[in-house]
Amino acid sequence: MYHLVKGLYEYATSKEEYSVLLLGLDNAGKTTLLEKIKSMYLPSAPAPPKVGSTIPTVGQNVSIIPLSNPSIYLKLWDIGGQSTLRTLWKSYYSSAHAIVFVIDSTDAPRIESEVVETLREVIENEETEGVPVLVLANKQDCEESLEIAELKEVVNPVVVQLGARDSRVLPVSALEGTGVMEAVEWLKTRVMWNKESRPPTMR
Ligand SMILES: Nc1nc2c(ncn2[C@@H]2O[C@H](COP(=O)(O)OP(=O)(O)OP(=O)(O)O)[C@@H](O)[C@H]2O)c(=O)[nH]1
Ligand SMILES: [Mg+2]
Repeated sequence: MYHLVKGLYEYATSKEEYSVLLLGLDNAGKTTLLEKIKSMYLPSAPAPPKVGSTIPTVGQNVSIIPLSNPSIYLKLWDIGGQSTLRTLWKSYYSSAHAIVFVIDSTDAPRIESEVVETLREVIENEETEGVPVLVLANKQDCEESLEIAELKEVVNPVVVQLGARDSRVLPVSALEGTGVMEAVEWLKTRVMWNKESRPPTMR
């Protein structure tokens, strides 16, 4: 009887959990974004990131973010973006419900080459087929950052050309938090729309 009641209780109180990968080149702002989201959405409200408060990620950072209306969890995986670490990304693809590709909008020299090529490789991998992709043009608080229209010109051909899937390019500042709620809302709706092909886990 105890086990039945416990089972029913766990069933009634469990929530859908969706895994979201934060990808992008080194220095793009993935860890800063994760820290900002934690400060905005976790009940304990940890301190938000400051300029230069992160160190390059070797390995991964993981946080589970509770959202409401409806009540679900996003499990955010922040993975190191240095070129030698990118080969590890593949091992996360099969369990991903969405991909956030973070771009440093001030990094003009790498955007048309390394950034676009890396994004293409992520999208072309068969294990990410059908997974919603959110491209974030980060560091919009910097004067020298590329305008969103300029960035879309470079990024859209890659995203659109590579098959029918949900995608969006949004301007953000992970540091200041501008656009971050819109990004989280976009992710929430898209992972739920896509849940028949990529079902959530229950937590
Ligand atoms: N001005 C500004 N700086 C930012 C923003 N986001 C990140 N940064 C800075 O960019 C640098 C790199 O940020 P990280 O979050 O560590 O970058 P990352 O993508 O996690 O890098 P790896 O872990 O090496 O893959 C840090 O000095 C951050 O303070 C932003 O929105 N605006
Ligand atoms: Mg990092």
